[in-house]
Amino acid sequence: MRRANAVSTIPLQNQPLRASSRESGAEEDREKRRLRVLLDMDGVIADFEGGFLNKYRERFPSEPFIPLEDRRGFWVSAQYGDMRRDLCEKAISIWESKNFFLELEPLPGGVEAVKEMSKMENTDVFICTSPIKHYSYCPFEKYAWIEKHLGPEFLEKIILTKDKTIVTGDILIDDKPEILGVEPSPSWEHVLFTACHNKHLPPNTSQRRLLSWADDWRGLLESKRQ
Ligand code: UMP
Ligand code: MG
Repeated sequence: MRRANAVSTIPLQNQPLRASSRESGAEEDREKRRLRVLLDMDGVIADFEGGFLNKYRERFPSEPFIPLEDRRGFWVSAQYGDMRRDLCEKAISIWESKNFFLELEPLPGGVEAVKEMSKMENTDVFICTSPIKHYSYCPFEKYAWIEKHLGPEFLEKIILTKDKTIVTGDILIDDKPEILGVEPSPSWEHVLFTACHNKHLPPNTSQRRLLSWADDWRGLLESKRQ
């Protein structure tokens, strides 16, 4: 009678090997060489700054505003607050509104680049994005934006976190000049994506930049595979 879950009765030393140790080693190496790319959303694939300015001017047509070429510093709310104290809250009210995140335009070439890189061999792409604390709309709309512009398969690639330092990856493409969190030595190289608020920063030899999606992002990824 055959036993359920029968195991082979052939002595171990006579069993055929599934793959030679050389072959399985090569396979492992290939797996190890998979590149994990973390992509920020606001300011990298979604036009947060442009979307903000349009909606702010629409809602507060008689208030002063900051043209994109005059933007300085990562925090929009801080620069508006410096201009006039109450404008900080007015700025915040824009991205706390329904449909703000959903209606952001894609940045030129971003969607195409993400789709192309996610099809590259040995490449895992994740969208790593920080939601705002006012959670009524933002997290939902970030998911909806990804589905709309990148497709439902990318819903599995979303990492929502306030702290990107605890996420592991080879590279993080992000427009925020300094990314801090509880992990003092993140695994990724932070490549600064150029945005209106960071393009005037003094050159930093220890930080590479991607100037836009027309820049050589393929070469950048290749450099991480070496
Ligand atoms: N954000 C603010 N205040 C600002 C500018 C941006 O809260 O003045 C929010 C919007 C996004 C987040 O949710 O910060 C930026 O996210 P990352 O692109 O760093 O993931
Ligand atoms: Mg960003």
